Amino acid sequence: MPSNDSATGKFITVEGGEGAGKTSNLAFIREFLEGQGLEVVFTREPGGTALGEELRELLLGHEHDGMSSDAELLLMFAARAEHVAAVIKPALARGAWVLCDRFTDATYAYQGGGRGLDRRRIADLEQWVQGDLRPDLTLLLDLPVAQGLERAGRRSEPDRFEREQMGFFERVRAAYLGLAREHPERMRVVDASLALARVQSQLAEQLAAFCAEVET
Ligand code: T5A
Repeated sequence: MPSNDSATGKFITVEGGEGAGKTSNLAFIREFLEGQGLEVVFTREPGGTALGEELRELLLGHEHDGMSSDAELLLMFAARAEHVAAVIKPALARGAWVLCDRFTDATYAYQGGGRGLDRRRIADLEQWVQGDLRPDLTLLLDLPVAQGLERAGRRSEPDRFEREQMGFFERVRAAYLGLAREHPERMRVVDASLALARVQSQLAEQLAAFCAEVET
């Protein structure tokens, strides 16, 4: 199993490009886990704490549209440092399972792939902020960029990231798929281009397999 060995709870993250269907599927995942009798702490990034939610406003809003990529990266990790210390590690330590809407894979995909920042810098910050903490299971909702943007566009006003160009999102998707190839022990790619019921049957299959693996 992945590196979250010292904790008794398990750490599950859900990732994907814009409009991949995270929001639509997180309630399903949570109900699946709670149906197994597990205590589930549901949280998100950037965010998950009072400080993190304020940083989220700064990161997604338009007040700081020209923010530098380095500032963006450091704010993501500032929010994460608080989140890991105040929410994620305490929950795992008491045996709860943590279900998180995005985590550090998003930084590799958006700031690394999308913005082109050196991934060694991201790896250094990851080690500093998280120590050995890594997700035990990451569900990557993957779909063609145009389809995701079309879905996201139907829903709300674009945030600071959603205003990026097509090339940015193609690099984000390629980075996510690269991470999935690098980390086959924890990352599962789900075809999110399908109808919701078919996406959820893939999720149920992956979650059932993971729970069975954890029990053995
Ligand atoms: N970020 C985050 C970084 O750059 N670095 C980091 O380190 C981190 C942690 C966060 C932003 O911050 C960036 C990435 C993001 O840009 P967010 O709210 O987590 O923002 O992410 P978003 O991608 O903006 O989330 P969205 O809410 O836009 O997309 P979802 O949740 O993936 O999509 P959802 O479920 O709202 O679905 C979109 C629409 O599609 C429909 C839904 O009904 C909805 O209308 N839909 C489907 N339609 C047909 N078939 C299906 N299977 C469908 N699934 C959903």
